[in-house]
Amino acid sequence: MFKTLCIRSLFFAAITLAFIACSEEKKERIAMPTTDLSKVSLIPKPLKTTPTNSAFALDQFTAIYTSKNATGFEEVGTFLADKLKSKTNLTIPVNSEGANTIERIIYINQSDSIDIEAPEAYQLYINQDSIIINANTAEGAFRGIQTLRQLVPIESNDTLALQKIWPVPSGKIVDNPNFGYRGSMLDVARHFFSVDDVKKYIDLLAYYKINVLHLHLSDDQGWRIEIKSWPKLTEVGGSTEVGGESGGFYTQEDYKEIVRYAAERYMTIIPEIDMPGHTNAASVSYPFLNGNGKTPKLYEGMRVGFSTFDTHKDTVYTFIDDVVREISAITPGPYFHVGGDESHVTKKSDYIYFINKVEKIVQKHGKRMIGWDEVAIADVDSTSISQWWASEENAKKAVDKGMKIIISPAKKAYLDMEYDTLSKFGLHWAAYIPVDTAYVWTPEEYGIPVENILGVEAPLWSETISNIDELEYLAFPRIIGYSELSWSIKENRNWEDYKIRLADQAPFLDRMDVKYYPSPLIDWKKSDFTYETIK
Ligand code: NAG
Repeated sequence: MFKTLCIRSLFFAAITLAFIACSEEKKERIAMPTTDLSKVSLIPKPLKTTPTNSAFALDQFTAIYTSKNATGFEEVGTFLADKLKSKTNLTIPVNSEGANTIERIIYINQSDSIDIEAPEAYQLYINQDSIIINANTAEGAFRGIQTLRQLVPIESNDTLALQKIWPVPSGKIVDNPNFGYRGSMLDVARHFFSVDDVKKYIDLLAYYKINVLHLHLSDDQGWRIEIKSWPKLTEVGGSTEVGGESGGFYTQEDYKEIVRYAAERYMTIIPEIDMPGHTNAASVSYPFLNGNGKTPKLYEGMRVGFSTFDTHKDTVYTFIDDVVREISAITPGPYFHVGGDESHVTKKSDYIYFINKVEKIVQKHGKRMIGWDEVAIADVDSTSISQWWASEENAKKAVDKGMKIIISPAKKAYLDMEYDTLSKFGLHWAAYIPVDTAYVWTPEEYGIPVENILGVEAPLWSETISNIDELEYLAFPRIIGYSELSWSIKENRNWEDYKIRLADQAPFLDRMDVKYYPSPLIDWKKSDFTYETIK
């Protein structure tokens, strides 16, 4: 009996010793390395960063708590936990009451102290034992957790990696975007991209706080969205693409899934049906739409400006009404893009008549019309939006009409322009756009009054790209610069500083399997930022 007791005591003593040793080990772990928060390669650069000299230890003893009564906050917490799981393999509980052995907490709080007029604003406080994200809306909290994701190193240094600790440098970030509209456009008409491809692009855009994805859903070479009242659009018009491959289209369920996926990332989908030009695929499907009364053939080339709808037939407007109605019904965002570019074979007076009528149809279905800059020559409403891509004269007309402008100058912001003469994909009719040219400009420099600027959008036309790798080659890394151009104020943007932060995106892009263009202007880092250990 005595012997058993002794053995038992020894056993408990051993456990206690082990426990003490373990706590010692935990204490040991608190000797965290530090990195100056203001030196971490965040993109887009936050408004204001104040470093303090310590770090938060993200490890298995971390939990996330969110405001529970504020809409969307818990989902933002879960999104963060999922992303941290895939980065670190840590399972971090969200709002789990029973979680024990919790030592450090990430709070995601709804806070009225942040201006409701700035729905994307957030504050991020990183202390040794807590991280606090304050935002008025879940959208702001969502932008804030993107910053936090970027602050968690992909690999911590060797000692910390063994202990499965990811150090997050401490300090305070106060942030708010300069422009509320930060977008990219994807042309799924010249070449079709699957729902999964689009989702991957959305994920990458969201990481850089881009909040609009404009889908160019129709063009001469293809019609890419199911319209139930006009089924041949996709049966016939969706059957090919540039180069003659079999094309494809989104069913309405597919489109809803894209919209849902984007909304989960606080991103608005803008559908575009390009008209009255760029309409060959629609006219092949329903020849009565065609301006010259003939039945055209499917088109697999790369020319622009040769097609037009018949702007005089009532049935054409019935068709457009159905299309706008069906798409608007599954588009929660406020915008509908009607194209309107390069209607070279439409008479000017017919074009004006057409855009005036189509604007009313869009408004009837509860949306705000966006069009390429040409639409400003019609009698458009001040509530409609012009996407400036080519003509400064048209941009001025839009300003005179009181319209808001999306800044997309082809010479600076077209993602389908070649980087240089060695570029594997792309065109160069507007310019070669190397990574520095894409970054070193300001949306305000074209004389468009700031109050008219809605934001910036970088279009990716797909004549020369047919799969996600090629898409990524043209989009990355330039789109990362456009995210900073539209989020960060001018005073916070500087090429020398940016190119170092961009180089540090390589480990993330590699981990996401992004086939970015390895621009020789950038000294790409293949490993994550390093820490100096201080005890
Ligand atoms: C323009 C066309 C577009 C084409 C692109 C290629 C606009 C608004 N229109 O000619 O259909 O794909 O250039 O860079 O850009």
